[in-house]
Amino acid sequence: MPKKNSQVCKPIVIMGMGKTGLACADFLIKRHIPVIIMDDRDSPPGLSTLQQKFPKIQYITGKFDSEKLCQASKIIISPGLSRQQPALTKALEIGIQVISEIELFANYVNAPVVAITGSNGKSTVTTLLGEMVQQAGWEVQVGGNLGTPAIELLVNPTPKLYILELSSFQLETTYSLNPIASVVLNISADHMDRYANLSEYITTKHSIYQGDGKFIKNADDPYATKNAHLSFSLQANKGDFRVHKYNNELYLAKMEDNKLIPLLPVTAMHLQGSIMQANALAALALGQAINLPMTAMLNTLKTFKGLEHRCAWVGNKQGIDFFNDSKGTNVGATIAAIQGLTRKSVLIAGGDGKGADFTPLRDVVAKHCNAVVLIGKDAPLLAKVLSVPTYYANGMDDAVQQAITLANSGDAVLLSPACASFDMFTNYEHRGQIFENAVSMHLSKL
Ligand code: UMA
Ligand code: ADP
Repeated sequence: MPKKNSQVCKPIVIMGMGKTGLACADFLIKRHIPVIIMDDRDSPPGLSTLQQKFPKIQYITGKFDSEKLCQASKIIISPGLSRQQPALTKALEIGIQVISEIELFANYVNAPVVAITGSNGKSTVTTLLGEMVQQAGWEVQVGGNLGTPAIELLVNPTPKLYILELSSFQLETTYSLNPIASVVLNISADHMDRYANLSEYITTKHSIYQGDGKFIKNADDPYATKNAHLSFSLQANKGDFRVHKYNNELYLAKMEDNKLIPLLPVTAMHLQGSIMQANALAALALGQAINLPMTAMLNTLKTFKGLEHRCAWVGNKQGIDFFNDSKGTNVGATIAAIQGLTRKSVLIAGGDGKGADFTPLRDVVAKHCNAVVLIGKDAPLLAKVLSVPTYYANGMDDAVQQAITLANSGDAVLLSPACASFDMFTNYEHRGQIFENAVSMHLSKL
């Protein structure tokens, strides 16, 4: 049963027939709540699945029907859609509530929720914390922006804990989640085609800090909230969780009663590099906030292998290493990937830049990359800001071929596009897979 009253006579209108729209429709229809579902595309991806499953409900495609929106008891908006839709203006004016799928989840959930956002590292930290919780033997459901809509996680029996990765899109229309612990991992510009400016994006990210749970912050992030209960840092002199040198060895460490306690040498972690250390510290802070046993957390850090398409090593030939960082979909992630490799790279970048300012890439690329091979819609925008030689490629195969020619023994070839993939690929996984296929095809020929 819902915790809050839902108006049942008027329909709930769902905007969007992607994963979110489908999951919401399924959830509400099973509870006999009337729904109308609309999508402004002529053939949205979820239409045929919906029609097969629920032939009797009302579908509208090719447009958003503002009249129907005005007759809704409430509107559930998919994350890929902005509230600024002209079709929503009237409904908003007459006070119809527009909520996210996460808000719908919040209205029904009956167990504590940990909420994770940030520009980069969300999926890694969400998955890592999920594994830590499982290692501790707790029942847990993990999802959200990571892939499984939160509403699908409302299973029987209720787990002890939910862990949700949340995007800024989802946070825009989420009001009552009240997480037991929440974190903004870091801020760097992303989705600048959706927000008026960086400050609006930051405010949206920070809206994860709602309610009376524990707020966790990245003490190295210049935009971090001032009101945190716990913090983490890659510096030795700040943060409840930080990295610190003992006997010349770098450790993940924890401040307790004004004493610094070494937890784990960073070399004992399967994940390497400072970015992953920051992610490990964030997971430890979240774990502490929910009283997760330290042994379970440290054991997980020793074995956690990370996720695919995030700076994943995919091969070596003639002294050249190949890395797939297809999930590097914004400038901050690509800068982190380039710096993390600690050697010269030939970078493959480009795609849909989502309105980003690419200039922060210029100096990092100049320092760490010999050349950049460009793909996709915003390749010319990247070429404009970069000072190293740039080459246009005709698709991923050609990009890999050119990168191999440009790389020297000891270099890396790094796919880290700083862009979304949708102009050329189905999603970032598809882009990463096509890159890996191209790498293995070209390596077999060398
Ligand atoms: N769209 C239309 N018209 C519509 C509805 C959608 O053109 O009427 C377009 C959107 O603009 C978008 C695409 O369709 O380009 C998908 O949008 P959606 O809201 O239907 O997406 P879902 O399939 O429901 O997937 C969403 C998240 N997608 C987005 O936020 C764009 C998924 O995150 C998430 O895993 C899923 O819900 C479950 O929670 C993906 C993502 O790219 C991985 N997220 C962004 C990111 O991580 O940077 C925020
Ligand atoms: P998200 O879910 O926020 O997109 P992921 O864990 O999927 O985050 O990683 C996305 C990209 O960000 C990858 O390119 C990865 O190498 C990079 N990344 C991961 N963690 C961090 C971090 N803490 N800081 C900067 N970049 C990161």
